[in-house]
Amino acid sequence: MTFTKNDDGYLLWLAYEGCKTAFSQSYGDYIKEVAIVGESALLDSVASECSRALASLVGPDVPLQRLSSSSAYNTSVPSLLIGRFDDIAAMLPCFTRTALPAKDGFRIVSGKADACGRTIIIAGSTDSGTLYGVFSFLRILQRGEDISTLDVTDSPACPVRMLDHWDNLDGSIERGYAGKTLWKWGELPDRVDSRYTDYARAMASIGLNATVLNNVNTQPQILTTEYLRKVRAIADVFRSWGLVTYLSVNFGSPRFIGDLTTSDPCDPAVIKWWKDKTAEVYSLIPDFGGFLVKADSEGQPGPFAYGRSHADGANMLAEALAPFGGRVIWRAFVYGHGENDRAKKAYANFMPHDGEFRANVAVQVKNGAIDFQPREPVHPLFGAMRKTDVYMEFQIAQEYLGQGNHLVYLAPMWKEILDFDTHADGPGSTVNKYLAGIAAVSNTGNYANWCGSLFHPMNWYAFGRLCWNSSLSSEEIAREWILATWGNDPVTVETILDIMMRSWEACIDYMTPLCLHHIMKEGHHYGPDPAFDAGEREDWRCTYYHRADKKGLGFDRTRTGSAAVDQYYPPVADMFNDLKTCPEKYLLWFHHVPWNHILSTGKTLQDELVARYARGVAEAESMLQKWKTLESRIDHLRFRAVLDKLYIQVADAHEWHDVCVPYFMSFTR
Ligand code: GCV
Repeated sequence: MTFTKNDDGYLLWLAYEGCKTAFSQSYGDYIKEVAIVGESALLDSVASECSRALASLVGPDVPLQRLSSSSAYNTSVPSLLIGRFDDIAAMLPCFTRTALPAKDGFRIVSGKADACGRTIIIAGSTDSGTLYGVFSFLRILQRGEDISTLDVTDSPACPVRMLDHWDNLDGSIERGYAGKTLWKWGELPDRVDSRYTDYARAMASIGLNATVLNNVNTQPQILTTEYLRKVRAIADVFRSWGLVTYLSVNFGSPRFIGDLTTSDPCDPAVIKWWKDKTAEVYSLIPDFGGFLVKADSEGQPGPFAYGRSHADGANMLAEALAPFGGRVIWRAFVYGHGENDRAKKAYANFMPHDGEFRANVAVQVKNGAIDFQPREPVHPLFGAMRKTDVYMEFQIAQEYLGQGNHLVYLAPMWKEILDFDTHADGPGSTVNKYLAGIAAVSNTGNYANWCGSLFHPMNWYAFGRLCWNSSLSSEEIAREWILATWGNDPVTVETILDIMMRSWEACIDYMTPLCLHHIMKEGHHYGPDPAFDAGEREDWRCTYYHRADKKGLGFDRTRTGSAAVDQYYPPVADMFNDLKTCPEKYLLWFHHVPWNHILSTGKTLQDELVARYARGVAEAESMLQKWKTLESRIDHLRFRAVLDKLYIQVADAHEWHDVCVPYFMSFTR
């Protein structure tokens, strides 16, 4: 089965029309009419989504009724009843009250699971919970599953599930590979593009509830009244889909746009400027989320210039936001001074301040200690900062993983991080237990397909699903996305699944096997340049990271090297420190390994490296060949679009191999 209506990918995973399955023939027996109880903008979104989806998944004539909470009692019970848990429990005494879902959670029950006969009930703890419940139910229909006996109680694991856009006010996107920004600053606030609704809907459908609109390398103008009015127009759209708007702000704003001579966080005029500005923001956007800040990092202004700390800077903003319930998200991506190893700097800068941050400050930490590499060991700050809220920052944009061209399914990478046992409180202290929020740098742009290729939305989708529930398997998520995007032909599903599940390890092999890192070309970070030795700073040079010499390869972060291992809890530190126990997947991150060192495969490092580069190329070629087998099963346009990208990926994999193998082997002679 193929789709015809999602040719350009615009509909993402919400192309309901394409999901009719064998089972959907009988959905009409169960869903004869729908009633939505209650009134709110969120429930209006529920209604519009139901009309749209059920027309495709169930049939064209399913009547949909809106009931006010009070009128509901006198109405006969419909076959699909949707609303807030309390309203439904009051209306239907047969509805079990026992399992009230957690905040933003929902229950879906049908058949034997409750005593209400053939009624299917979707009940949210809040209106946004109801919306998430509806999308969850629609996924069940998209997967073609039996709906006669449903009993689902679900709620998000993490309260803040956020996409960070690195979008500039001139329309460009830093590390964006799918066109220009979605936000049309030039025509806002007078014209509000309908694509903002489509974006918010896509976000809600996968449980995401927060968006930072602009780049962390921030233009201060975002906080001018002119721009705040534009932001309000977007926030007004987002609100109906449960999406909270945040902004990145420039720490130097008081000086740049406030006519002050300083941005010192302890200066009374600066403090007042931020309080007034924050009050203005909330007068326009009452549910505004807060400020994301990149300070004293890569040239961005921050508190250091005034002899103040990260905590001083963050707390000053937090104080301005606190009366409105807003929060500061302060990034830990700093590597300016101190320490002999870039990987150690964030920990060294932030740990001394743990306990100093106000309650409405979160510190946002990249998944690894360098910068979104194909694979990095987990950042040592996770599980370590115990007195501060910590958010995870992933990158969906694939800056270092083939950008808009390479098909690389990232769920396995994110799970490796979220499931990593930090041992912070003994065994079982996995990273996901220490997160107050999860953010990711978006891969969206204004191309029709949103993310640069027909495959790249898989990572946006997977990110949302993992924020909601990180115990979902990568394969489960992949199957959902494939069914919703490519249809339910079993051969197509299994082939795409196989391609996706192999893609991350393939990319690691052809780019940075055994945890080599940051050997990409300078600036744009696309393609290999391991010999690059001329960066402005030492830690912008590729040779700084791989340290190849005639003895061996890799960065010695053991106790005889930079001792970065000791930023981890003891059992983990010891494991990484010892060449015998360090997982091979992280080998060259932690060790400078002799070329003739024997690995678990029985090969020397030298031979293993060559074998892995070759394996990466073979895997990329095999992904292409597998895709080709789908030619007769997928519409021509979409088949070709993916094929063209896979050809690029294979050519790039060859380039990586052909540059890196001779380069590294030149040291072994
Ligand atoms: C937004 C890396 C990227 C930069 C990015 C920075 C960050 O250095 O290359 O483009 O800047 O990370 O995360 O702040």
